[in-house]
Amino acid sequence: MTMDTTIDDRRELVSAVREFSDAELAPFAGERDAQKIFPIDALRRAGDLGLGGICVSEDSGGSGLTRSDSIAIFEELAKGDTAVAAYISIHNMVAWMIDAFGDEQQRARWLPGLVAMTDLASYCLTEPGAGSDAAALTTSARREGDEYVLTGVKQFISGAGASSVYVVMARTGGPGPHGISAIVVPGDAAGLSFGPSERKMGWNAQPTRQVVLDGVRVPVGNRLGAEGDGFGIAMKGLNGGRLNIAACSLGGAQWTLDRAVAHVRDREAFGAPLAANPSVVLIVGDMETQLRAARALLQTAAADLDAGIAGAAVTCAAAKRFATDAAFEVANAALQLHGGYGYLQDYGIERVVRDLRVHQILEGTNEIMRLIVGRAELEA
Ligand code: FAD
Ligand code: 2MC
Repeated sequence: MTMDTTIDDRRELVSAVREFSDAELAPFAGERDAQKIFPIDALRRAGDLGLGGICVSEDSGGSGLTRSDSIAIFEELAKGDTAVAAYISIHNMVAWMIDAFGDEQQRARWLPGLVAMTDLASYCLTEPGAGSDAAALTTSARREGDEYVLTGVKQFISGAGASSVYVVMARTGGPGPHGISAIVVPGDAAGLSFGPSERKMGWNAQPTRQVVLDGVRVPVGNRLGAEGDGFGIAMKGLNGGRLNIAACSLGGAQWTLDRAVAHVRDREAFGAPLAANPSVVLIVGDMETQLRAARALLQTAAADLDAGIAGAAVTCAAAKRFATDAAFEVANAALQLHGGYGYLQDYGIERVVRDLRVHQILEGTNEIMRLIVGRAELEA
């Protein structure tokens, strides 16, 4: 399937992804959360399906799909396991960055393994002292002849320790966004180490660790794009990433809504099903409306990004903010509709609530998304 995906093609694709999600993700989501299992084998099988390079061009061995296809895929994956789907989203962000900004040699070197998901990728922007204010990062990449020597600490890195490809945003020049370059660091580089796995509220099916760079030497040829272009490359990666994370929120929330609908039909109180209460009908109506609105905004943002429309980054930020907030509220409402059962691990709802909470924080907090949209509106 290519950039010209028809509606029928997309239906077929989504149905293949749904089969994968039903077989490889959904049955194990509870156990992977409880035991903190990062399912490397299932990721390899996702690679076999073409999910390692969804928007990577076919010339580079990828699936060559659009952002509109991608959000449909991530919604389905997240219905099975939101945390695993979200890691696949980050992996795809890195693969796309290498395809879009790498030269022929770089694409040939890293993309085959990434597309197949025999190699996994991590995106390294955040630092202990620079989260929302990402352009203030201090990890340095000092040039010595034909090499960069990288020193610094990256915080909260998804997949760290399991990945073999790290795209590290590091300072090669002066302060601010234009002094930053994007550099590929292989997982086996001398001087690269990892902090302990963070103990988290959710996202337990994927590791989050510090990435510590202590005089790591890589060839200058590992830099993506020109020196000083790294911040722009990182942000362009995040435009698609924000859509995919939002789609993961949507998938997780839709799954909880479907469960809640079944529950209120089935569960009786005061001599009638819960669904007979007008207040419950209104709650379900609001949940459905929130998800439809989020999906529509997400589809608009994906279409804008596909069309290369000026201002697409702002629409992506608006969609990320709206969809991740709406989805969290819907999942939390689904938990409430389940009463005490919603609080039990066996029902899976509380896991989705925990997994979705972090989508309001990462890939740019929702306050930063509001800042991006508000600034654009005021500058227009
Ligand atoms: P801060 O920037 O310190 O923000 C703290 C609070 O202040 C937030 O509520 C924020 O919205 C608010 N705030 C900050 N500035 C403003 C402002 N100007 N106006 C209004 N409010 C503001 N990063 C990576 O690079 N790669 C990863 O793979 C990755 N994975 C992650 C996985 C997990 C589980 C988590 C928790 C984080 C991950 N992150 C990753 C980091 C994530 O992107 C950051 O946590 C996020 O960008 C916020 O940065 P911070 O935590 O430093 O918070
Ligand atoms: N798309 C394309 N270009 C962008 C962009 C985007 N989304 N955002 C910024 N840029 C460009 C911008 O156009 C400017 O270019 P130029 O100077 O050439 O005109 C340059 O980048 C600097 O942008 P700003 O002047 O807006 O920089 P500022 O420092 O004021 O604000 C901000 C940047 C706050 C928008 C950015 O730092 C940000 O998005 N912060 C949030 C950080 C974040 O999202 N972290 C996620 C880490 S990854 C993660 O969490 C995972 C789970 C993987």
